[in-house]
Amino acid sequence: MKPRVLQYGRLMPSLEKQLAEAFDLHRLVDEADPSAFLAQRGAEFVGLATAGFADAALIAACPKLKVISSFGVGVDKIDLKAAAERGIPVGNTPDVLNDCVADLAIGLMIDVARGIGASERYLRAGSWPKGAYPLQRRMSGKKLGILGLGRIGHAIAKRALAFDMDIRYHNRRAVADTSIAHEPSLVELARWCDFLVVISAGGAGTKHLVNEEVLNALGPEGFLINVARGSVVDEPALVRALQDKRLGGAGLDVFENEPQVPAELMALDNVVLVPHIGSATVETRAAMAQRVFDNLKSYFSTGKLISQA
Ligand code: 8YV
Repeated sequence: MKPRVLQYGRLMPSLEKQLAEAFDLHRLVDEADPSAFLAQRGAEFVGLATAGFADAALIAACPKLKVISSFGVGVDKIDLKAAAERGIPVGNTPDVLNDCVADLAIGLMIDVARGIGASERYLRAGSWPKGAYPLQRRMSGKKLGILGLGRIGHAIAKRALAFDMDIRYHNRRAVADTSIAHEPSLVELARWCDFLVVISAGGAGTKHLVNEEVLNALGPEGFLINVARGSVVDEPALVRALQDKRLGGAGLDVFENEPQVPAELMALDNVVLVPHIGSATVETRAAMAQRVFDNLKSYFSTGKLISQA
């Protein structure tokens, strides 16, 4: 008998197909009243496939649940405590997205410093014949601060070295086996660096770590890049800092209330805004989908996940 798996939310069509072939899959999105369905039939499911979401209520609604497999590395919207209390392992998709997220971080750094997007808007608006675009900022050889030196942080550092950047990082605790200097104070890191890249985990433990004080320390010639979670940055404080020109600019892939982006941010020219595309390439999304499948397959055949959050 195929294990009964609940699919929460939509997944890539190719992944949904693969899951439906291997498991007795049920898509919660097809239910007119998902809560009533779960109340009645939640006990049927032993597996849950999701794209980053599983709160305590959803976990409780599936009393026989044995495993969760999530699309994405971030598990900040999965109640890990509720899962752990029931001994339910949570699978995620680390490593396969490191390169693409790191590529995007570097892309945002170059764009915000050099004004690629902003100067293209200038050109398309027909402004070039009226005068040259104002001089922007150099990235090569500058100072990079990384908030959250994990797997993706290391991939960003590796790329930044090719731009002759001087690199330091802030984590709560220093990381072993790295030659990159640890800065115990995030404010001091922000004061030191020209570019502060946020690539820490999301969730309660990192909420609003990048606050007004950090943004002021980064200063009018500093750039903030966020490819982690919107929750790590105090967004209203960021908007005010950008509007007051207390911060040089920002490159943002993530926002506090996605897919809503504050109109105040959209009105600014010294920001580069992209819609959470860090892992959004054909190659990386295929690898993430495969890991979601492999985690479930592995759990049901060996009792172990390939990658556990
Ligand atoms: C998302 C991400 O998973 O991996 C993560 O944590 O933020 C992204 O790769 C992606 O947007 C799909 O939900």
